Amino acid sequence: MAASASPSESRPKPLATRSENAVAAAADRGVTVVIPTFNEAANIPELLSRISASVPPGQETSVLFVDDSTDDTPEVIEKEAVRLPLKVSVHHRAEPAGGLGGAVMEGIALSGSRWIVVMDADLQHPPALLPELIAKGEEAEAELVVASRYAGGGDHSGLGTRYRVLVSGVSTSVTKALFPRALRDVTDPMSGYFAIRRDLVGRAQGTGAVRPLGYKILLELIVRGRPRSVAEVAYNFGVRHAGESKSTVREGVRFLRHLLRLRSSGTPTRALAFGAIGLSGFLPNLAVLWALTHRTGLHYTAAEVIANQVGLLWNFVLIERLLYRGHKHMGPRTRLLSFVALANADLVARIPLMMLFVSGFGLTPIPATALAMALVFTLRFLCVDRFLYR
Ligand SMILES: Nc1nc2c(ncn2[C@@H]2O[C@H](COP(=O)(O)OP(=O)(O)OP(=O)(O)O)[C@@H](O)[C@H]2O)c(=O)[nH]1
Ligand SMILES: [Mg+2]
Repeated sequence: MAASASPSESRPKPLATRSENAVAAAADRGVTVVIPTFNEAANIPELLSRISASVPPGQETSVLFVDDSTDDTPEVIEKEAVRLPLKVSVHHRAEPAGGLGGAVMEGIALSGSRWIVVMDADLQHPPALLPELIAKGEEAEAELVVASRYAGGGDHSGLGTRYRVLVSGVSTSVTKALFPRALRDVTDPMSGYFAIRRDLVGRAQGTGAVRPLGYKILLELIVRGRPRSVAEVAYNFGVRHAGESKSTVREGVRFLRHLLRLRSSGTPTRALAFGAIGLSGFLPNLAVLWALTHRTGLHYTAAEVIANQVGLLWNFVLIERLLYRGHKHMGPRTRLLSFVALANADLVARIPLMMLFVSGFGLTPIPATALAMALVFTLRFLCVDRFLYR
């Protein structure tokens, strides 16, 4: 992937804010084409000409650029818009919140039409496909139409190098394997070119904040919104018309974090991950216990009290980094102390509970212990999940 400046790396200097120019609503039945741009000035004239040429007569279409550029892209758009029979507007963001994904979501929020098409500005997504996307959606009564590089008849050679073809293929397969049900009917979940019905966006947003990390906004909308019906249109992914790619290795890493976050967004999955992290804590616990008893001669009970705290620290770091990244609403010290207090309370609470199950309910010690452990684990997970992070 080419490593050129991306706005998440180098914050653009704010141009004059143009939010006042942002078109909001196209008519209820119309189509809004949302195009995120970052320094795409050289692509704008050709892009707008081709969009204009592909809009069928009678189709009310507006084009909304959501721009984070540091070059003169907004000026070029405004100049070109004058010569075309299209409603074109630019929403320039002085603060590029959320990068590309944030720009797309902002564009969708600003548009008022029933259908929204999202596409790139570099002509890798052929504008000639626009009418087909909408026609297919109407005909199939689909909530989402994905322009796919991987459907029969599609082509992804515009990705360029063999390395990028490989990365795209592998990440598509991994993503499909991680979300087999949600992505059953989608061959190209990483596509940046799709038509989506407003109702589906609303449903995705109803499940909580849609916060795509980096490039893969479509995946987020599918996994959160669960479209009732999806259609696809195969297409040839072209080569970039002009300008430089903004796709970087950093975007790839962001995408992996995005996958993890989406996959762990259900409570049962989080509980499983929490349990697995808890189990992994036995390793540092036992290692420290061994070191303290063998090297310092400390009594094993005292050593275990210390070793247990090391295990807890390990667990805390892992859940912070892997499970609840970006979900913090207390200071780090409060989180750490609460986490350690809860885990120690867990140990203390197990004994009386076991006794209650044995003497009060007549259970034998093994099921009584298992039940007490499960109960206390669930309570601890819920406290951490609901109060410490969510
Ligand atoms: N508003 C906004 N647009 C962005 C940002 N990053 C990229 N874009 C736009 O998103 C679209 C896709 O970016 P590209 O650089 O083409 O990414 P790509 O298609 O994965 O990579 P290539 O195949 O190399 O072109 C283009 O229209 C970019 O101008 C951003 O941070 N903010
Ligand atoms: Mg591109």
